[in-house]
Amino acid sequence: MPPTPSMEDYIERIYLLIQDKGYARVSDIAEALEVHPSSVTKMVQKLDKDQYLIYEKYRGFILTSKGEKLGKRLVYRHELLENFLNIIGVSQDKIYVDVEGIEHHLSWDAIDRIGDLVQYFEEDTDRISQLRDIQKRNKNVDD
Ligand SMILES: [Mn+2]
Repeated sequence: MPPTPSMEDYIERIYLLIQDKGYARVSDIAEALEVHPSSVTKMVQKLDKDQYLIYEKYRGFILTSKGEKLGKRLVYRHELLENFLNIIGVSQDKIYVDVEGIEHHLSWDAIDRIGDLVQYFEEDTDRISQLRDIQKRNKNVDD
């Protein structure tokens, strides 16, 4: 069974914590995701059962290769979507919340096609300028 949005949030966060600090503890995850530690423990047990990580009660846990592979993709997906919203001109203060809202609800096909589009803009920044021109025109129409 594919991971649920909530499982994805945990795996993404655990991957980032391990990258950043070398380990992830229940308390770190609870703080980062703003949830109660008992919810973290419950989820970590489920992720252990599904073989995304190995949980040892008093020693914290590590991602399995399955968990690490998924974590890496989820972090890539999050960064790609931030990049995408940035390129299309979404204001900075909306980007994080918007990405959190959509990231779990797109197919990997859609993610890859958005990746193509980001590449299309990055390969020739004139294309970004042209988009900004359209946006300026549309803004004047809206006003
Ligand atoms: Mn995310």
